[in-house]
Amino acid sequence: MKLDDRIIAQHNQQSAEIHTSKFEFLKTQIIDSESIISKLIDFQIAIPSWALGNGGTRFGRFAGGGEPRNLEEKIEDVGLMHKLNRSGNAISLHIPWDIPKDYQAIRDLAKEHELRFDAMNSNTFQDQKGQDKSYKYGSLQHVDPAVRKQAIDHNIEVIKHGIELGSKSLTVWLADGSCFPGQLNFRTAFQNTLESLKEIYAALPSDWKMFVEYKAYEPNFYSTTVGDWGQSLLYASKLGPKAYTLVDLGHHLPNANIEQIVSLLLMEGKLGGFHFNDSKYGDDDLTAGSIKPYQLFLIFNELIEGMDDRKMNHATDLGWMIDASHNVKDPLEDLLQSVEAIMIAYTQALLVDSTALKEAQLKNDVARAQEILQDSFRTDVRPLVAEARLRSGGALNPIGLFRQLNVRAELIRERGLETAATGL
Ligand SMILES: [Mn+2]
Repeated sequence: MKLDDRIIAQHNQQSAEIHTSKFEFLKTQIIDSESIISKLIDFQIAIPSWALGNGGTRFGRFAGGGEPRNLEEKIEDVGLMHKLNRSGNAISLHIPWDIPKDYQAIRDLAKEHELRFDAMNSNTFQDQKGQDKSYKYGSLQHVDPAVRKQAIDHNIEVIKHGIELGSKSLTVWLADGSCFPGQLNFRTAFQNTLESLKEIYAALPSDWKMFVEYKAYEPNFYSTTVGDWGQSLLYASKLGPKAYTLVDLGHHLPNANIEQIVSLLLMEGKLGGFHFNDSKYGDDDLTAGSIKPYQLFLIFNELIEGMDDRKMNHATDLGWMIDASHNVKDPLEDLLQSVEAIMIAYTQALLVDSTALKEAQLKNDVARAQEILQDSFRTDVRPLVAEARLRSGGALNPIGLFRQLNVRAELIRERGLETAATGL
């Protein structure tokens, strides 16, 4: 389904007056709104192909209806979202769920939707039909070298697909670990994993990055072989300059101080990218900003402070991606909400008076420091985010327009009710 620019313009006309008055009022409170708007226009978040349908849980899956049935339809869905909010110009693919049959056709389709290919994701957390060796007891850590080789070869194949599509990074998330004490020798598991990662790293083109994603637990419940940021940083440091740590907001033990982790990884030049989502208890994969918006803001505050300190480009020097999986919302509405929440947190963090905050820190003025952060967090920046969207051709109210046009009903008519976007 493709959206015409005229439809978006008509929609924007309906709420232009209200928007302008809100935006003009906000402008009087902000020092450099134009520079913030240009940063917002540049800032883009990649959409994972597996978030376009209902992910389900280990108890089952409720089909959402009209989910994309193939890679082409996934690109069309991300293209539609990008048309609405102009903030998601990339799709992140998962192999083997998204193996292209015709690279040129896929590249052309992505171009038509003004999309590029973000990080490629490998999969050694499940066995595929006809697969020779099983990953039941791990992949890159496995005690059997033949299983490790199969997993290494798979990752190298993922890189090859990515090269054809113009991607520049590989994300490795491993389910490897153990469920019971005594099951694994921790050091051997680490060393096997490191040796395997080294072989994959050797296959990376010179301008590629490798993201090593960590996760505290699940599907293994006693140990995880890339279990936290320290272990990921160890791998990334031993691998070399193209390897980085990837932070998924849901992959920590409860109450972890993620903003502090982000700050130190940035300081070491080893933060590679982000998987945004939100959670109440564990790896809940809920809509970004839906549970802990203040945490999201604090993370962005550290990101901006750390990136500015290293003279990094906010839009391009880290990989920004959503990694969510939802069961009760329309996946496209949910993703539009996630992108909006990320843009809001980014904008609020851009408002922080960093000079005043430094002064307060040097004077140990704790109350003032809190005031500075919360002043920014409590500013309603939505008109600024909407203005950036408007100037880049998007809709003032993306979800409003999505509903007004009955997009989901149209997708169900095209694709049917019983479709699935993932290979789970
Ligand atoms: Mn993730």
